[in-house]
Order: sequence, then structure tokens, then C-alpha cells
Amino acid sequence: MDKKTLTLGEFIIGNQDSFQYTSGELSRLLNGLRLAAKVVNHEVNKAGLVDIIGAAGDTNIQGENQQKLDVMANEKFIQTLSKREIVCGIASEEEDDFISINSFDKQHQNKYIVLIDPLDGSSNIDVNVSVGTIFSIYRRITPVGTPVTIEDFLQPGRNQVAAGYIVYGTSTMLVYTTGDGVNGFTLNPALGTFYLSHPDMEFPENGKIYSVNEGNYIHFPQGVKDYIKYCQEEEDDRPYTSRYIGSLVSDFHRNMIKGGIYLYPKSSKASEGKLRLLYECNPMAFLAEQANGKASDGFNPIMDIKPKELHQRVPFFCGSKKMVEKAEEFMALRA
Ligand code: AHM
Ligand code: MG
Repeated sequence: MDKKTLTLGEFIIGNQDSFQYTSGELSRLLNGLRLAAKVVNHEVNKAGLVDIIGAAGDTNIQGENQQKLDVMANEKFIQTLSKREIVCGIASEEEDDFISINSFDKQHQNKYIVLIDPLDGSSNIDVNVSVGTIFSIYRRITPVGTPVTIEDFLQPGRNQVAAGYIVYGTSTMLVYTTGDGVNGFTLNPALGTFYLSHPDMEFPENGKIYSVNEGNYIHFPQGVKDYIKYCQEEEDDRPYTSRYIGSLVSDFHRNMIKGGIYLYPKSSKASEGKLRLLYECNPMAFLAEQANGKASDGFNPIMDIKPKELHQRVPFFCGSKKMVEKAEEFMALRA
């Protein structure tokens, strides 16, 4: 069969057996995310109309005013995931605490924990620049039928069973891994169907793009400053090209296709950087490693970090293997 005619739904079912805990539940969970992604996509695409609709006094069915898109995306994903009897706990970048779903009920055998950043880079929405959703899936470590605890959420990234993102860009794509490579699916908006458009995605081993908010340069550690200067030097295949969308999903996606590195280091203004270990860095690190790339905090692999709290931040260096290794070399010299 021509792989490109495969829909996401068919692909999920077709690959169910390659997953080590095969039971169909993960497939149903991924299908839930697929559905929520379509709903959020529909809303994101109307973002420019919100004022017009709002001016007409539009309210939703419950009589509430138009919501902010990040709040709306959060609700859609939580609603969709809670309804399936698969997920026992959700933690979201938009929520202060984790949400327990029926996990106190002995009848329920729900095993999966989902961590989600429902709409990352949401400051880009107002200016019609692409944004994304990032998700990360674990199996709970406490017994089924008992309440989930914080320990279920604070697992190292190595324990992820699946992770992915949706990029709401010039086209909408869902990219995910269950630990057996990375595949990308593009939404045909006319049909509302995702098709396998990017099978077996891989970062080129080396690249020529560096993505960092250089406005923070003077606040960066010396190792990062040295690496940026290295990227800009006139030597061999350098200077590299600088590309920074300010939307992690989009910057990552471009770098995976073209070859590049994304950096969000710590700085004298933000002692642990900005990005969240559980909602942003771990899922992207899992995807990166599955796509032959690398993700580190500048010194050690992101996925080896034992999280201490839900909203923990961490410096993030992610992309083509050789580029991340080079950045780590510069960091080590100034450590
Ligand atoms: P958010 O979770 O508040 O949207 O922040 C995460 C975003 C990333 O998508 C992006 O790479 C980064 O913040 C940009 O931050 P900055 O504007 O500091 O460069
Ligand atoms: Mg975010």
C-alpha cells in the first residue's frame, strides 16, 4: 500500500501491535488527541475573526463570551481526554495542579497520564504566526484504582510511552512517536482527515540553522555566547542562518526538516530558562531522540532529569545531533 494514502486513524491501528503494552488503549488515547486537535485547529484558524465575531456580540451556547484561545484549547483537550476511560490524570501548563480522573474509583482501570501544553507560543496568535500543542504520555506508576499522586506526573522523560505535537501552521500537522520513530500527518481541511505525509522523520545529523532569542544575549552564560559567536564565524560551512519564530513547535519542526538547533538557555534574568520540563522539553526531547537528534540542558540529556515539580523550568538545547554536541562542548569549556 502506498504509505501516503494512509490516514492517521489507519496508521494508529496498523501500528498498535508494535507497541509493547498493546491493548488498544493507547490507540484510543491518540485518537482522542487527534479529535481535539481538529477542534482546536478549527478555532485557531478563526483567530483573526474573533474581534469581528465579538463585535457582533457572539456568545457561545452557554451564553459565555468568546474565550481566549489558550483557555479554550486547554478545555477542549481536557474534555476529550477525560471522556475516554483511559486517562487517569492530566497535568496542563494552563492548570496550577494536576487533574485526577476517576482514579479514586476501583471500577476504573485507567492507566495513562497525559501532560499537555494546549497552545504553546500563544502570543503569536494575535499576529497570525503559527502556534502548537505539545503532549506527553506516561503510564501511571501507582496502582490502578487508587488516586493518582504527584509521583505519577514527576517521572523522568525516559518513561514516556508516546509524545507529539500539533503545529497549526500554513498547514496543520500532527507529529508523534510511540518510541518507534517519528511520523508526521498533514490535515486535509476539506475532509477533516490527517494523512501520513512525513513518514520516518529524522533530523539531518548536522545543520545550518540556529534558533535562539538573541535579544537576551548579554544575559546568557559565557558558553552560550561562545557558541553563538561560533555559529556566526566565517569558517567552513559557517556562518549559519538565524531563524527564530518564538514558537517552540514551529522552530523545532523546521529544524527537524532542514537541520538546525534550538536553544533556550538559562540567563541572568531567568535562572532555569523559560521552558517547562514536563510540558515542553521532555516531549520534544523524546521526539528529537526518536528522530536521530539530541536534546540536553547544555550538559546532560533532558530525559534523564528527575523532575521535582510540575511546572519546573529547564534550559533547553535541542536539534541536529552534531550541533547539540558542539553547543555542549562550548558549555563544558565554561562550566
Ligand atoms: P509559552 O508556553 O508561554 O507560550 O512560552 C513558550 C514559548 C515557546 O514556544 C517559544 O520558543 C518561547 O516561549 C519564546 O520565548 P521568548 O519570547 O522569550 O523568546
Ligand atoms: Mg508553552
